[in-house]
Amino acid sequence: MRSCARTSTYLGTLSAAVALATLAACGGPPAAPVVAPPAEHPMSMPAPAATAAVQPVAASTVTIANFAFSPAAVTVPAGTTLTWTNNDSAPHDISGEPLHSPTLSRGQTWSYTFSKAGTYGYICSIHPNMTGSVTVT
Ligand SMILES: [Cu+2]
Repeated sequence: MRSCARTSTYLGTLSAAVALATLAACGGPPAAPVVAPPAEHPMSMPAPAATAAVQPVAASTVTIANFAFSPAAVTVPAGTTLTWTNNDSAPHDISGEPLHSPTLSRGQTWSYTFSKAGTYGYICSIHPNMTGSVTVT
């Protein structure tokens, strides 16, 4: 349903014919009962691939290990609480706007709930070469 909802925001700029075609593509006129399909992007699904490290991956957890954030770039829907876990023996933190974690020792976690869309870069202030980003959609 997400794609239908998003498409409907553009209806004002489309011709009636295109709008009708769009409605048909969404499964019928709005008055008809609509059965929600299975979620297209279950949030509990683990990040599919370590091979896609360049592209932000959907995730709600970031692991800190070997002096790196993993995944380094994540994408989450607004309202998501992201949790960082430090698995290194070295202490790390999450520093950037609006992220200000305390120093995390091994095994400690820190969470932040993202309410506004945008891209948020951060570093570990103890090891500034450690970088990460969160894209909120
Ligand atoms: Cu660090």
